[in-house]
Amino acid sequence: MKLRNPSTALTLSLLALLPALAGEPGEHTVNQKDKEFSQTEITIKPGEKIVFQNSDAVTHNVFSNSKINPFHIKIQQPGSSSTVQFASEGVTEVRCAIHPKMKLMVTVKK
Ligand SMILES: [Cu+2]
Repeated sequence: MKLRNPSTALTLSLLALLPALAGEPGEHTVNQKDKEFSQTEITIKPGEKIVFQNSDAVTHNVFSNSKINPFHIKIQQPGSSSTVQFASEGVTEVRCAIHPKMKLMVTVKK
């Protein structure tokens, strides 16, 4: 078949692209758009990461003062992203220091 090789090559190229599109294994993306998180809660496994993407035209400042997995990204410019690893099991409340209405509950469990 004439078309077999080209279509196989195309399939392999698409498969090679998939990891780039989906991000690293164990990485979850939460978007910030219109001064909201793209979801209100997320459940991940210990050691996995959340990529906080700022798709707004304003800065954000995402942090958590929770006892479990506290962190502070600090000023996050429009169009940038920041990755946070969540090591411990439990619930972390994520807020934005600039926009008090923004809230994301992160549950880490095996
Ligand atoms: Cu914000």
